[in-house]
Amino acid sequence: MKRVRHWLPWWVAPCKALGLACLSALVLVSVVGYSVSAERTSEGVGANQTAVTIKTFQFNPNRLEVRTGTKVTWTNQDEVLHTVTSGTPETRDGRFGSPLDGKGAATSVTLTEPGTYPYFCERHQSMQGEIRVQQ
Ligand SMILES: [Cu+2]
Repeated sequence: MKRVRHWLPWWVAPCKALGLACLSALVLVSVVGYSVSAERTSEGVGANQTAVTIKTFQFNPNRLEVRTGTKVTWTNQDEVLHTVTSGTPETRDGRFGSPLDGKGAATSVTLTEPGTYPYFCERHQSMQGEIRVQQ
């Protein structure tokens, strides 16, 4: 006799075994997932925070002027790995930096000293940006 295999989501089999407990766990996960993403959205709002988007191999905006104490967050919207690396390709200064491996990856730095902070992407060195921090 031929056995027909129906396609089922991966979580159905354990759910059949565990019944309602599993269902409520799924509901809980969706609720928690929702509140986490809501929190993430509101984080971008505020006087001492600003956001830079990395999209189509560009930092946007690539020039920022902020006050001391501002938290700058970079979020990668490309599918490829970019980095936010402090300094210039010739002179890396190690003040901040992080690889952003694919879409949704983010990194933040809070700049507490006035000054000019250039940065770039290690993998695509034509990608450059600058933050000016004023008192
Ligand atoms: Cu890059």
